Amino acid sequence: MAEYVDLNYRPDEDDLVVMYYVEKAPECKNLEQASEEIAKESSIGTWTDISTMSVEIARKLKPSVFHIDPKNNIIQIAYKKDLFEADNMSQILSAIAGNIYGMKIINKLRLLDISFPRDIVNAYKGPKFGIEGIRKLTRILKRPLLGTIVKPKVGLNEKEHAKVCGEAWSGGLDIVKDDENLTSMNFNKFEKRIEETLKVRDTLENQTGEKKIYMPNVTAKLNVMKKRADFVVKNGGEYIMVDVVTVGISALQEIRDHVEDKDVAIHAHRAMHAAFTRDKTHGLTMLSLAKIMRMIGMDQLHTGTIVGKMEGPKREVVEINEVITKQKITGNDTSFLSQDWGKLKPILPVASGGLSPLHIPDLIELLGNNMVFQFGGGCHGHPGGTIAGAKAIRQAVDAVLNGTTLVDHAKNNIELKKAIEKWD
Ligand code: CAP
Ligand code: MG
Repeated sequence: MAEYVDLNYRPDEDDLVVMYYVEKAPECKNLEQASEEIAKESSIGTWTDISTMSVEIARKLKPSVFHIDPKNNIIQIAYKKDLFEADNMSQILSAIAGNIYGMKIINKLRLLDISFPRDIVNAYKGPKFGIEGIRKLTRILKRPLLGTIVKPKVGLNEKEHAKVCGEAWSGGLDIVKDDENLTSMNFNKFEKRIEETLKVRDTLENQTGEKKIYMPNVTAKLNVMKKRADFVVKNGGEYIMVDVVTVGISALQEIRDHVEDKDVAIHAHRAMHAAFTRDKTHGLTMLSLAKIMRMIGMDQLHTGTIVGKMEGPKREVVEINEVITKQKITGNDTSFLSQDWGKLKPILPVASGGLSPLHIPDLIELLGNNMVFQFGGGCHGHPGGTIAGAKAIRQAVDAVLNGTTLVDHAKNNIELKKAIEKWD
């Protein structure tokens, strides 16, 4: 008899609601049976009835499968908030995104979205700066923030790295970041790289009169990340970058707590996310991961480009960016749920990957100005080198903001002209 399925149940404001895409295994009778097993295994039950269960426990903690849509293979489960340790995101995921992926009774399972109740949302700090804080810090009030990633990903020594940063900043970019796999190498030690690069940053700020941002990658064991973050702050850095998936949820919560009293923003790189986000029938969505990142408190987050080299369709990227920038979300029953973010600040979305200056009109058209656009190969691959690449990027943004085409604007901007000749 279905104990967890209750299609008359309506979630209340204390419930944590999860929407799943489910493909049942052949031996499973129907989606109702599959959802029964998912609800059980993700909360208080197991494969058989147990003598240690009580009516009281079930009353207090049993979740309800209240939505089953066999046409779209979608179910929704409302979980009692007492099933969760509010500020322990690892425990929450161990419950709603844990054992259930391995059950034989289902073939495919994709966590589409999580709607967190107010008491759980309020247990998290959220972004320290948010979009307003980042725009104040960078003094860029309207246009997209423009950045590059030092390339080659790894290989340069500390001084060479700093020189490339200086060229990108002198060409007009706002931000330079380390690549996701650059941490502290035999040929490029973290501390020396930070010292060399922040010295160049100061020089370029003085030369250009513009704010210049360096985002060093502190990814490492937690105690090392804390030391590296402290080193960045001590040397006048204003950002750290973290590979949020590979460091792990628990370390991420801890590093966010660690910087609470420090004036440093967190840029979240999502390397490895596609191992579980890109298969549209299994894993969990980038949208659900992005919501977790907003709660834990990332200031900037890679969410996709639509037009670049990485997978991520338009609808998906646009929905993710809406969910991490708006305060109240009205959901639907197929891709994302309603969510009230309360006091949590918005995350500034980052579009990066396979982008050149020629993508800028589409990027602004599709994603708007409240964005960070990053160009690695699309800057350092310019025929004229990094400075020219940076200039071409700024020129392309100027063209769009002035309402002219890139080709027209290129008539008086040689760097943009050369970029068009190479990448058109
Ligand atoms: C981009 C990048 C970014 C990824 C991130 C890279 O370099 O530095 O890490 O694109 O992807 O290493 O590929 P390019 P996402 O500009 O040279 O492509 O934002 O999708 O996580
Ligand atoms: Mg990279």
